[in-house]
Amino acid sequence: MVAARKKAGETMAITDVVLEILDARLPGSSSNPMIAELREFRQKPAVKILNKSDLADPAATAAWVRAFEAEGAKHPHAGEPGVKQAQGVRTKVRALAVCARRPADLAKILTLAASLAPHRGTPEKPVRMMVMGIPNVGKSTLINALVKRRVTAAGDQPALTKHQSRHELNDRMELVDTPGLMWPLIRYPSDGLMLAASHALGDNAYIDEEVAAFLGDTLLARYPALLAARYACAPAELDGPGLVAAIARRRGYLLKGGLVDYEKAGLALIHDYRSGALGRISLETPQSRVEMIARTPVKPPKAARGARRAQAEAERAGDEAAPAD
Ligand SMILES: Nc1nc2c(ncn2[C@@H]2O[C@H](COP(=O)(O)OP(=O)(O)OP(=O)(O)O)[C@@H](O)[C@H]2O)c(=O)[nH]1
Ligand SMILES: [Mg+2]
Repeated sequence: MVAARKKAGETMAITDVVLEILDARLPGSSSNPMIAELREFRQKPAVKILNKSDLADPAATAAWVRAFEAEGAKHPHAGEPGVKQAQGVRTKVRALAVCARRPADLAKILTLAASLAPHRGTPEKPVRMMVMGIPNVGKSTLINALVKRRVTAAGDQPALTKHQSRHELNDRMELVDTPGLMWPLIRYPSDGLMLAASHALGDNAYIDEEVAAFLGDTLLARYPALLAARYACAPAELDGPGLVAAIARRRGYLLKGGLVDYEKAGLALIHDYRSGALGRISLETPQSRVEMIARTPVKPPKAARGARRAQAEAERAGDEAAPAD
């Protein structure tokens, strides 16, 4: 991962536009802060591509595109030719939702990317695009669709792409595929669970039962009608683990002694979510993310914790040094 990050930083330096692929079902959780950091460091503009929008709730996806575009529009001059960007000024960001399996969706990506690099786009100076994102969001699928040939391996397995590869799109544009990048510390526990549910993490990185219970709770809150239709259950009477147990009983997933096979039913729920069998689902909206962040206690930054420890030690030393009354 360290090597992949280093290589990403090197390629970023010779990139004109970053195509950051997000999972449209969880655009906040699938935004890798490390990618934002690398991009901001090099002041590169980006197209945020909400992929797998065929699986996501269209209303939530539209809200996310509006939110990302509004965020990107805060700095109207950043990224424009001839505008020297001051340190800390954010670069221009555009956003759109696509399904990488639908070629008709993809032309707009190239139009947006070209508009973010107006100084490039000739055979001598092609627009150099770098496709980045967390694992399994569809980076390689998108590249194959854009190039209209299978130039890079794609498949439903996180960390399938191991190395960067460069591909010519036409005589004015080229693309680099990159390995999926995760970041070392996931700050919000629900982000980890959403990433696991959506198959951005390898199977050994999480506990199926926990992910299924979380997914159950989220779907009960956001899409009870879809659950009732698929599992003939009564969502109002259930919580996440209760939903998984209800699926087990309904499908006859039972262990010896009549106990429910919680693991098998949990995997069925996760599979139904991933495949779209439940319907079009988004695990978060811009609003729910703001609320989740507001609810999560903030750990003081390391420097502040260090300063407080130093202060406590100084106070203790002072107490010891002070003469007794
Ligand atoms: N439903 C749906 N599936 C998609 C879409 N795009 C990609 N996929 C599927 O998602 C899975 C992962 O696709 P990849 O292109 O290999 O993903 P990646 O981001 O390159 O993954 P890594 O190389 O492992 O980081 C594959 O099974 C694709 O068929 C999409 O728009 N809709
Ligand atoms: Mg790939």
